[in-house]
Amino acid sequence: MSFLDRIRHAALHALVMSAAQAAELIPVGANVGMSGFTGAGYPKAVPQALAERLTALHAAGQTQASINLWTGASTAPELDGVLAKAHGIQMRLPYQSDPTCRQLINAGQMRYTDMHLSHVAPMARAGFLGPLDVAVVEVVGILPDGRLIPSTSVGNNPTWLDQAQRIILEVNLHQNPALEGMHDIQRDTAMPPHRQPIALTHPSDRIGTPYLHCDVSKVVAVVITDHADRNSVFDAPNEVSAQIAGHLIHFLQHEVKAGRLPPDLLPLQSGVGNTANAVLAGLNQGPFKNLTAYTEVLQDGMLDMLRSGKLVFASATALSLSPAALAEFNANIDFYRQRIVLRPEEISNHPELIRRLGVIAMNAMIEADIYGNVNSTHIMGSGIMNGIGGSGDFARNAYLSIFMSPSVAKGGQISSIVPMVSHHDHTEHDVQIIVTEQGLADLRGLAPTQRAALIVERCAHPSFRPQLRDYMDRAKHSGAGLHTPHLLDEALSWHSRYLKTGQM
Ligand code: 0RQ
Repeated sequence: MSFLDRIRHAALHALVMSAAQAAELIPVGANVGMSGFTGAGYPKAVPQALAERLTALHAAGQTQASINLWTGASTAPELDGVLAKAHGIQMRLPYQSDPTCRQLINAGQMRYTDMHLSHVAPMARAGFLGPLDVAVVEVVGILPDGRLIPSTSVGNNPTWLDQAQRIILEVNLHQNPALEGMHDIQRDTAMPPHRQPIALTHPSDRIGTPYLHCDVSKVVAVVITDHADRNSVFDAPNEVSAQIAGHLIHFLQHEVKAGRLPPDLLPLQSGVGNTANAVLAGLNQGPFKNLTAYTEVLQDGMLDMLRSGKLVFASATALSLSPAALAEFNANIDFYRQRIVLRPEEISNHPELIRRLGVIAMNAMIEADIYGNVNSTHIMGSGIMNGIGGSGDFARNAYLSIFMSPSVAKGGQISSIVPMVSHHDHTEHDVQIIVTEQGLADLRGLAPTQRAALIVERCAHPSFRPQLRDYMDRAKHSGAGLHTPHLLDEALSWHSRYLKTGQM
């Protein structure tokens, strides 16, 4: 297939150019909205060419030459990685998981606005983030009337295309043309007080069109690429993640028996990472049938469940598949197109919809405290790991808000259950269930001291339980308030002693 078959708008043929030429059209200091969500559907060539251009400008004495980079979520080495290595990003939002970005952010050399993903598009439309100068969006193809066939993620692309003054399109020949029809793009962008209810009552409902709207007069460049997405391999489930999955499945069975969940559960949301993927593997072996998903990222575990028939439908904003899973997906794309819909992240993460559907939110965490507050983002209170991503959108609005982690990190040196989290992402009011390989604590309806006893006994690693019990006992007799008893100095020094021993 020639690239001309993918670009069916005749006038755009004249704008086909190299990535280097397109990168010249991005002004230094611009706010740039790029496609990409969890390693899927990001532009593959223009960011690399832009990094080369910025490196040349630095060498020529423009040492501050950089852009402000907005995306859907995390991307890949060919985007975040190259631009960060070139010191080409001054400001980044709303989510990243790149090692070089992380290092520069934590060294104070890159500003990072870590945001709830559902907030990004409405905030951009409201103008809170400033004007969007350029959009760089990967697509599968361009229709004769200029509409775009979206790629393996939707993310914030509808907003970037609407808001940007200039648009650069990357048409990726590597992406399967049969993705056409898998997306549902809703463009109701009314702002308060004109917002209307969103007419979506089941994960499979379609409320928009399969295509991205694009004002062709704003397109300044079309770049042809032929590259695969990042497609990371997941770790095989290990004993710890299998135990976490086991506790969770047992709990869900218990909830069904108690009449608090229907036999086919409620739509599932699953976070990123190996633990989340292992839980899906556990559910695929488990007793539940006719499941649905209303989530952000569709990873290998969900694809397996769709194939086995355990999962009957999945709504997400991005695919995040290993190479083997992607090959299987492409070989059976007609099967999957009937069972998957990809939406803008504003819709996949919309609080109204998460609350209406009654989503079961399952996210990983870095640490939880004995009262049920959760830290998803920071190491030792000050260094960013990735970001809050969609975890807050789901946790606050879910029917069941579940956080999970191994009970210890760094080979058992660090407890994931601590007296007081070193950074707050999800407060005790948004966290209902905590699970580690040790067990599960159901915190619903409990007062803080009841929660503390349960979390320590059920979730903490046995090697840390005596210290945590001792902390709770002494806090109760400290003379301070007894609603949420704390020894403030000690709660904070719990973290800093790891810094002293060099453990991070
Ligand atoms: O560090 O890689 O240097 O060894 O943190 O930890 O155990 O591999 O866990 O991959 O499941 O990630 C919360 C980070 C968990 C992720 C987090 C260290 C640990 C390791 C990673 P190393 P694991 P996972 C929807 C949902 C926020 C966004 C989100 C995340 C590294 O899930 O970013 O939920 N979530 N989005 O050693 C010190 C501790 C630690 C610790 C772990 N207590 N102290 N280090 N680590 N616990 C998707 C999107 O929004 C796109």
